[in-house]
Amino acid sequence: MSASSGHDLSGIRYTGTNPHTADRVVIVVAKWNPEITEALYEGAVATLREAGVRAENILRYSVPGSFELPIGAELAFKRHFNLDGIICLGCVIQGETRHFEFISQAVAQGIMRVSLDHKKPVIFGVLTPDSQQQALDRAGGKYGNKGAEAAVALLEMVDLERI
Ligand code: RBF
Repeated sequence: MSASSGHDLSGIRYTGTNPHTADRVVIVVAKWNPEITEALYEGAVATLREAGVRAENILRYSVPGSFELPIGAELAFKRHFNLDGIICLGCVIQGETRHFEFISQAVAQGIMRVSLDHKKPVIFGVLTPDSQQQALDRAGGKYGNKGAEAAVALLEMVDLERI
């Protein structure tokens, strides 16, 4: 199965054989750098759909910025008791903000905390590139689509739970 479209060099694909037709997933999307995060979202949805996840079982939460991804995931778990997992998508561009270190550290730790608290996969799909071009290269460009790769990670974790 192809995880992303175009001439991508990433090589990450979902190769599992378990059915995912009953999976319920929330994708939390940061609104900062929307040209990047929307492309990540499209890649994630396409990969989930290819694996059999139903469109009505892919829910979207939008949050203002990457910093709010962990609380977005927390609220999703609070509202939906039967989620298989969550994908968090964001983009923090290093050259454009001195807040880079604070935001990326906080998001990584926050996402890990929500995941361990709920004992469910909460996937870290946050780009931390040096430039807009590096982000574009990873949002459907030459290095693939990291949103699609985040979806592969989720599918693999759901499979792991079902062994
Ligand atoms: N959010 C992002 O997702 N990516 C960014 O590159 C980003 N840069 C920011 C730069 C500054 C100076 C500030 C104040 C916020 C930035 N945010 C960014 C938003 C942040 O994740 C969060 O939404 C806000 O700080 C509100 O809590």
